[in-house]
Amino acid sequence: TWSAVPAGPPDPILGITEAFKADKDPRKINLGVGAYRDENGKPYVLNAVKKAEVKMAIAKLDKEYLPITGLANFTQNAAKLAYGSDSVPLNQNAIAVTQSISGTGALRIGGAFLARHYPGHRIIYLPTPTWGNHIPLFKDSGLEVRSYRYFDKKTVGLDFEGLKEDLKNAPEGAVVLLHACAHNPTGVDPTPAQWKELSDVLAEKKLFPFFDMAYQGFASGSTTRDAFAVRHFVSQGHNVALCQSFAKNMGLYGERVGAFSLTTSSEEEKKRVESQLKIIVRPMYSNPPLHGAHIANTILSDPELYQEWESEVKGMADRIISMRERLCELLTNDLQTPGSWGHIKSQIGMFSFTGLQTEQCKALAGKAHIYMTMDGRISMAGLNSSNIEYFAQSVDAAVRG
Ligand code: PLP
Ligand code: TYF
Repeated sequence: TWSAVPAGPPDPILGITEAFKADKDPRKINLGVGAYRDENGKPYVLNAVKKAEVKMAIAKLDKEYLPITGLANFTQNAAKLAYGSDSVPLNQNAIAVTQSISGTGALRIGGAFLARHYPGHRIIYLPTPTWGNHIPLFKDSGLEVRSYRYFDKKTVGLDFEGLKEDLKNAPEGAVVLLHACAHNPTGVDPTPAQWKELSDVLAEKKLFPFFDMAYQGFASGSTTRDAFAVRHFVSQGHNVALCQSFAKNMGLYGERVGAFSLTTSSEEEKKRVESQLKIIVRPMYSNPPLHGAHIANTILSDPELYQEWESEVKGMADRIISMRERLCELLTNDLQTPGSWGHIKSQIGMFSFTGLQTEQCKALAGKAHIYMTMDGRISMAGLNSSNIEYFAQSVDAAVRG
């Protein structure tokens, strides 16, 4: 029956973990997938999460189905976390929101909703480069995918002029995907002043801002600071779409906890929009999973757990920042590796876009048992004080050839 089905390529990011697992060398390092690791290289379950699970066990919750749009307290708290408690549409009860299968599911619901109901063009502009899954995801949702310039290889920074030019040339009414913070894979974000300018460009050109916020808290260590772009756009009167993931900031990767929301003009409009979100969700998976949403909601609604969580997010962000500083110092001062490495320190979030070439990445995998994506992206959280020197020496050897 399936003789004509061709074998497809593996996911370029998740495929790396397979290669890593198969490697038996004790020095091996996995810098592929963006998943936090602690100082000992181990997956990290947050204390706030463990305590929330204890609270939940004591409360003897049942396992009934959730409503189609998920746990209502969770989605309200998620919206408050993203938009801020003083958000105008939030306080007017004008934000349509549904729980989602983490950030990916939120993106997919959003893509499907826009393909069906957005009155402008069914065209979405994605930054170059972007998270690999964005492209097939939006195509499969029924949108036409185009790109805008984002990363400048020469400056290893933001190509802000190219970005603005591409958006100014986009057809009025197109959708623009924006990484809300900690751009994946580059680790390069617009400054607050540049976000303000971007908000004006999108307003002028009547472009629709679609935010992907997979790393709130992870970029700067502060959930408020990382929400700046979303909150600024909303304060300027934009209606926005927003995808939230709790995979990274609560370490709930496999629990698949997320939310998709749309700001609307009134409570009445919100109700209509939400009814259509239900119509998209229902034939896909009926209703979302319960456990992870309960964990996130327990943390978001308990002041003590919330505080502990915020300090743990900051702890993760700070450890990543200290690894950036150490790596930059090792390459620049200790090893005097040819090239400049300051960008490792200035980039933010989970990743560093090192500038290593495909051949060098291949050499690192083949000779040093160090795994990363072939675009030179490394997950900073995979580094720790036990392996960072070996990593820096291996990079130095790969660069010198
Ligand atoms: N968007 C971006 C930019 C990401 O890096 C990721 C991956 O973590 C996601 C969305 C979705 O991740 P998840 O579905 O695990 O929440
Ligand atoms: O970019 C990353 O590494 C993270 C994790 O299909 C991820 O966003 C990668 C690939 C994928 C799902 C999540």
